[in-house]
Parts: sequence; structure tokens; C-alpha cells
Amino acid sequence: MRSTVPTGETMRHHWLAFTSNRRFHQAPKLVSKAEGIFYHTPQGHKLYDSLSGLWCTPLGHGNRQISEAISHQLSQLDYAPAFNVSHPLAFQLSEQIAGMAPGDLNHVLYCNSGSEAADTALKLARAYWRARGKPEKTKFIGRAKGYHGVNFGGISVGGIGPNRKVYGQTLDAYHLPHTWLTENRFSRGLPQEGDYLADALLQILEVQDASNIAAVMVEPMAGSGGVIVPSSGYLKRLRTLCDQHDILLIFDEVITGFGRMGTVFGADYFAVQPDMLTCAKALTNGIMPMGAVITSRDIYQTMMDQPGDDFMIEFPHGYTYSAHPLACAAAMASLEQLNQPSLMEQVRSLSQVFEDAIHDLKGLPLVEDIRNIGLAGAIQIQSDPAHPTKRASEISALCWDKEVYVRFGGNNLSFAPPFICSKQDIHEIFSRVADAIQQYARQQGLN
Ligand code: PXG
Repeated sequence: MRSTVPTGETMRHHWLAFTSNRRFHQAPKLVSKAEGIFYHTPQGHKLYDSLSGLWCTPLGHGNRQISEAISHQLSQLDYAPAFNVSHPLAFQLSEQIAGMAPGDLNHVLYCNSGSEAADTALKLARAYWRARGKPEKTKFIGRAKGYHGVNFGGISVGGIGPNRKVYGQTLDAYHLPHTWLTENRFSRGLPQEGDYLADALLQILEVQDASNIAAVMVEPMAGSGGVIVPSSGYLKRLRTLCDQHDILLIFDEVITGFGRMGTVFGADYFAVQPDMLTCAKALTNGIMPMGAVITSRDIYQTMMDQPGDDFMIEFPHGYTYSAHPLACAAAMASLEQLNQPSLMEQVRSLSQVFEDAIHDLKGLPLVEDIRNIGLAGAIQIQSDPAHPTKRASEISALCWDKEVYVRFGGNNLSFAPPFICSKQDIHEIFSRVADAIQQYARQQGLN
């Protein structure tokens, strides 16, 4: 098949996701090949991939072990019905995931994305309380600046205003304050201040009452919100409060899962075990769509112990492509690599270099905060009051010209390089980003 670069009207057939399509048409950014930590454009440029795609390809592009596993699986079993039937690899993968997940998070429900994982977890939380004889526990608590995908459950619990404001009614959900504090600006790794922010849960409960609340859902660190890292005791405090008030705690680990923080999960980093954990992205190294919800023994057992005939479906939920054989093959091959202690060691050692390199940009014009944890970080750009998200997007466009793909969201530039990059790659990425910021400030007369 011939691949051609689209132009003019032909571009309009593809309505791009989460994109300013009108702006895209003015200056289309296309990639046509990827290798290791680089993307190649049809025009022959080679760009650093500074976000591992969309936070999802930590092993880089073109990983042989994964592509061979998918090809082999394709030759054996291309699809298996997801309901009432399964296939051996799905059990093998679940055992692998249970072995990697903390504590008694040992039961895995599959879906195809982080958004589906979020909605699956929220539905399971309600079904669990019903099975426990407390059907009135249906409301949810999320956090400002939280991101849990784009389905109705996820946007209800999510705390990014523009992602929910045009969609009308959502589920009943309340929000904890976000954990970004002015006094923590330019913290390296975990910030000092903020454990007390978890106590805002008590204020919500004062009005809503714990008897109505099913679950609290948060990301261990808010990725899309701009790598907002909580202080070290925040999640422990949230865990204690949830236990005291009989509320489930769900960690959305779609970004933090499988090594991004230098530990397998964010739950491990903060030594806090949730009742459910959602993941996606790195699970298959981004190569096949797959998400999962990992639940505690108590949740699983409660659902299995429901009274009724044994042909009753315990949880009426699932997708045509749950535990898709090709996704399972990609996940097995990814996790075999991501589970190597030496790889986690490498992430932790690169994290130090990454921290120094990103914080070297402190003092550049327009840079109002820099945050990092593990191999994730964000540079917060002072907003133009008239156009709050314009500067970050324009700086990102200059980075593209300097052959670095940089993700922008709101007024943040976000970074999550592949685990396989070198120290020199990290320095090169931030040196080009620094040039782009300086050039932008000069062009705008802002330096
Ligand atoms: N939860 C979290 C914490 C996420 O980060 C989702 C759920 C939804 O996953 P799906 O697979 O449905 O997209 C995400 C996705 C960005 C960015 O640049 C972040 C995501 C996706 C695309 C871009 O911040 N996160």
C-alpha cells in the first residue's frame, strides 16, 4: 500500500482527537516511522520522542521482542470471544500482572484503554457496595486537575474543567483540591508541603456523608494536569481517611504504572495500597490498545460470593476486545522487560540526570514552575492572560522545528522520555527545549 502525505481537503476526513484541527491543517505534524527514541517525518526529519508517544512507549519504538510476540500470536489465535470463552495467554498475563501489583491486588479485568479502565473501576465500586448491602454508596470523589480519560465516569471524577464543561450532566462527583501549591514551586521530586490537602475529604464528607460515597479516585501523581506530585504523606493520609469512612480508594495508574516513577507502580513509590488500580499505556508499550483494572481480594471475593444461581453473571460488564489475544501477547512481552529489576534501576539512575536537566531551565523567561518525579516532568509556562494555553502550544511548535516532539497541555510542557534513552539524549532534549523557550520569548519581546 502506498502512503501519501495528505493535503488540503483530503485531510478533513480525519477528525483528529483532542486537537485543534483548524490549527493542525495550517501546519500538519506527521510522523511516518519510529525507531527507538526517535520519530521520523515524511519530510525526512528525525525527532526525539520526549513523551514516549503519549506516555505509553517506555521501551521505545520497534521493540523486537514485542513485535515477534504479536506476530507469533497472530499466527496462532487472532481473536477469541471475550465472554464465556477465554484463551491461555489471558490467564498467563493475569498471573504476571498480579505478581507485579502490590499486596493482594491479584484479580485483573481487561478493557482497551485508560478511559475504559476508569469507567470499569467506577462501575465495579458501585456494584461492590451493592453486593455488600450498601446500594446507596454511589457517589464518587476525584480531585481538581485529575484526568481519568474521556468517558462519562472519567470526566465526572476528572477535574479538568474544559474536558467536562460542554457535556452536560455527569455522575455525582465531588472534588478534592489539587496538590499544586505556590510554595512548592521548583521542588525537585516530592514537594515539602501538602499532606494536609487530603483532609479536604473530611469537608466533603461533612456535607455528602460517607454513607453515600463509593470511592475516591486519584492519580498517584497528576500526569495530564502537568506532573503535579503530592507530598510524601498525602496518599497515606487519604488511605487512612478512606479506611476510617469505609470508602474504596482507586489509584489511576495509567501514566504511573509499570515504571514511570522508578517503581513498578506509584502505589509502590508511596507505599500505599489502593483497593483498585487502573492501568493501560505501558502495559503493552503502547503497541496494542489495552487497559486493565486490578482489584483486591476483598472486591473479587465479595462479587464471587453474591447469593444466587451459579450461572448468574457476577459483574455484567466487559468489551468485545477484553483480553484480546494480540494485546495479551504485546503485554506479556512488554511486562517481561518492564519487570526486570535492572530496568527499574536504570529508570532511577536516569531520573537523577533528568531532574538536573529539567531544573536547569529554571530562570529562563516565562518559566514559572518546574516539577519532576521519576522519568516524568513538566515545565509550567506563564500564561498569556488573553490566551491561557497559547504560549505552551507555540513553544511546542518551535521544539518540533528543533526536532524534538514536545507535548503541551494547558500551560505546561510535559516530558516522559523512554526508559531506553541515554543521559546524553536527556541533555540534548532539554538543551533544544531551552533554545525554543528563549527564541519564543525573544520573538514575543518577553525576555
Ligand atoms: N487516566 C489517566 C491517568 C491518563 O493519563 C487516561 C486515564 C485515559 O486513557 P486513554 O487510553 O483512554 O486515553 C489517561 C490518558 C497528556 C495525555 O499528554 C495524557 C493521556 C492521554 C493523552 C495525552 O497528558 N492520558
